[in-house]
Amino acid sequence: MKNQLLSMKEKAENALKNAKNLQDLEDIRVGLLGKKGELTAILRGMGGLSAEERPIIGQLANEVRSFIEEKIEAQKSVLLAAERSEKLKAETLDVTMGGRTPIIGKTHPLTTVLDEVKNIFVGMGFSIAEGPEVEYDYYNFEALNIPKDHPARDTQDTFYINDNVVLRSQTSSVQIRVMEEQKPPIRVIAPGRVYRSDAVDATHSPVFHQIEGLVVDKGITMGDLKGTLETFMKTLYGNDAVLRFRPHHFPFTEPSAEVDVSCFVCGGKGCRVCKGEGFIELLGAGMVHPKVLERCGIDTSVYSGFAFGLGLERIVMRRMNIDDMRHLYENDLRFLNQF
Ligand code: 2U9
Repeated sequence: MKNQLLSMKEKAENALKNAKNLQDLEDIRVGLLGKKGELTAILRGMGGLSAEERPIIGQLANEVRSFIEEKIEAQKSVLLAAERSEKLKAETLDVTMGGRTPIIGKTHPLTTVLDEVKNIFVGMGFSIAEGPEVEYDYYNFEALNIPKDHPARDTQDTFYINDNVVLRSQTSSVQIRVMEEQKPPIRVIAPGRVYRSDAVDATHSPVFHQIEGLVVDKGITMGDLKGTLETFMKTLYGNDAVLRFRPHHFPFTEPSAEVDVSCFVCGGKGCRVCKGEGFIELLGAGMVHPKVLERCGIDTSVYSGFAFGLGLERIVMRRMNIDDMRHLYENDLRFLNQF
């Protein structure tokens, strides 16, 4: 039995040296020390030993078991360390490797210019007001001094939802709502989408964007309107920009004017861009009609106001030299990436 135990010890040592992974180790342990393993089989023969031999062989059996267990543990550490270093090697990161450049989006030209316009007005103390795009006829027309039979309704071909509800054809409805809710002094711009039943072509779209402004306070005059628009235009087009006011008519302002800016290409001499005019029409404006103020509960013996309106697409097209409005809505990245 002693020889059997010693040869088992030797066999274990050799087998452990060749173990390549943790599963090999486990197989060896079960084969030698398991319930049905070699050691158990050897010890079954203990019954045939003399009383003197039994403790000696017993002790030897225990020593062999401890020896094998220690060797298995030692080999386990070696294999685990090797496994970990293999893993580390496989997962090595090359921190010097060039990265993939992420595609970073940019704002749409309409948003870029709108942000610029908002910044200019916020800088002059204006707030930004918003309102519904599906609007009551009252806010879109009636409150703005455009009654049901008014010819101005023909020039703004409106989408009607029903007799009383329209897709707003101008953002003026937002300013009416502001005047109903706030007391003067009022200084707001109302940018947003508006709808008109126009056929699509290079300069028309049934959906476009307006920026309208409204100031109501004590003692507001046409001089305030001119000064505000001049500051706006000079910030947008540079200090050389000159404004020209031409008398006009709007139902919601009196007096009213169309406002041109000196051509940013020729500076006023006349060229192809301004069609020889030297000036380019940019916006409409005027003193808010007293009827409009009164209807919103503003006392016109104390307060007066000015208002203006401009089309965002027109400004963007001039600014970025875009000759067809449809480009702005098609979302073709080959076009948009130029700006
Ligand atoms: C209130 C009172 C008056 C807003 C104004 C214009 C003149 C104007 C158009 C120009 C081309 C917009 O893009 S466009 O279609 N707008 O000419 N808009 S005065 O007047 C107001 C607004 C609100 C309460």
